[in-house]
Amino acid sequence: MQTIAAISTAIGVGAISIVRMSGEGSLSLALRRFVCAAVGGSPEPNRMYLGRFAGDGFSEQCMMVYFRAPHSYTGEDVVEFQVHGGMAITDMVLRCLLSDGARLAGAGEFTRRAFLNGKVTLSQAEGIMGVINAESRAEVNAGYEMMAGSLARRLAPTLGALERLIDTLEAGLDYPDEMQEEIERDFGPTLRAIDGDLRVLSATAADGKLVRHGISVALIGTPNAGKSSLLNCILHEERAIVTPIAGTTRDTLCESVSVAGVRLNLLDTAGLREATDEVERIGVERARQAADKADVVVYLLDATRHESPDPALLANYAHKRLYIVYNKTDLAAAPSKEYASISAKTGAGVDRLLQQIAALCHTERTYGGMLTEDRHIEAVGRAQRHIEAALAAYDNMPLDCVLVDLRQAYQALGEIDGATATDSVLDRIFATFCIGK
Ligand SMILES: Nc1nc2c(ncn2[C@@H]2O[C@H](COP(=O)(O)OP(=O)(O)O)[C@@H](O)[C@H]2O)c(=O)[nH]1
Ligand SMILES: [Mg+2]
Repeated sequence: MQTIAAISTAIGVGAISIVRMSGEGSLSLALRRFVCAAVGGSPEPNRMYLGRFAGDGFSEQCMMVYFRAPHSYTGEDVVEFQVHGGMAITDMVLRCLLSDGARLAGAGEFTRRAFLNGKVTLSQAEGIMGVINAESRAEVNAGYEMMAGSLARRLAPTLGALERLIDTLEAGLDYPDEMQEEIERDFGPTLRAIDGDLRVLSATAADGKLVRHGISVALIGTPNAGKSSLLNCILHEERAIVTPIAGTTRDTLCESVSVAGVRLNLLDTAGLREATDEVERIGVERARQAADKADVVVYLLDATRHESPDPALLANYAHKRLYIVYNKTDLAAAPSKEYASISAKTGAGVDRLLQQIAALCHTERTYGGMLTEDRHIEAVGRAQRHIEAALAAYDNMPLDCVLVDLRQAYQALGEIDGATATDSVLDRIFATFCIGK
């Protein structure tokens, strides 16, 4: 494969930048530029050398490390230069390598080669991106688990069982008499076991989405209950405008905080009441929509007004994770012990509330084999539909029709780790990676 090169560190000024090459020609291209007495004719793999990069019209003091195939990230010969982290110098080093014959790497091309060389499966490659793009500890943990191969391991037995069943049925097409008994014995139990397994896996998607995108928390309540004050208290800044005038908040504000390693996306909304003007009416409508979409609704009640929850709202959010909370308990005791009490002014009780919400993500639990990626959720769903269709077809359809569904189920599941992923699936995935990864 042609040797590719790219800047692997973020574009910008920093202490060091890494310029990376992968491919058969990496070492000879590197040695045309790298001057270092200790290297001699050929560097020892996995060892850093300090030397000089002889550029076109410039010199750069830098480090070089060589990873010999197949013991490298991509499985090919890889060379990395650690140069001073300036935009110009990094770019100049890269340009020298390109002018010597390397090609600029496309987005995710190093990882794509790692996949093609069997260094990582597709879900592991996505795990690497998950770690890079993570914005919270929960996401880091989930990405790490996937990178370490937990989803790949979780799926392998299911794929294996499906593959064996397909082989048996295919043999049954050629030798119906010999295979009849085995097929009758294995078909139902195997497929039902796979079906059950995929159901369990699908059920992890709800938690997986919370990990991946954070938990969205809508703050709702009547005007002046203290929703904006609570947002400000959580953020430790005056983000939302707070006044004693009812109807101050009209637009929906969204801010993220990290609590116990989990990202909470907090939505401050307009107070729910009969709006007095057009702008407020739109605000109230947005508040309702935000609450409908949120994972968690925090319903604030004003303790000083002895509010009790609106039964219509309770009914509306019965299916949601709903926290009903008395606010302003620095001024008045909560009228009922049934609900939690906080003060957005002093901060009392706020941390406990946030910890409870974050616990929905079970940060301390292992994230092994959890479905966090939309692509995986879709593929598992597709596999389930084909398994169910195969089970339904078995009694009244010829074997080859049943096989069509089984093969499609296998195709769907195999896409997750790449066994059956087509080039266009790979293109779509690696296009989301950064250049140099
Ligand atoms: N004493 C006290 N006042 C609060 C508390 N929370 C909010 N307030 C006051 O209640 C009024 C309305 O607060 P705001 O956050 O704008 O309510 P929102 O309409 O629900 O967003 C403001 O004057 C706040 O200072 C609280 O916990 N204690
Ligand atoms: Mg407000």
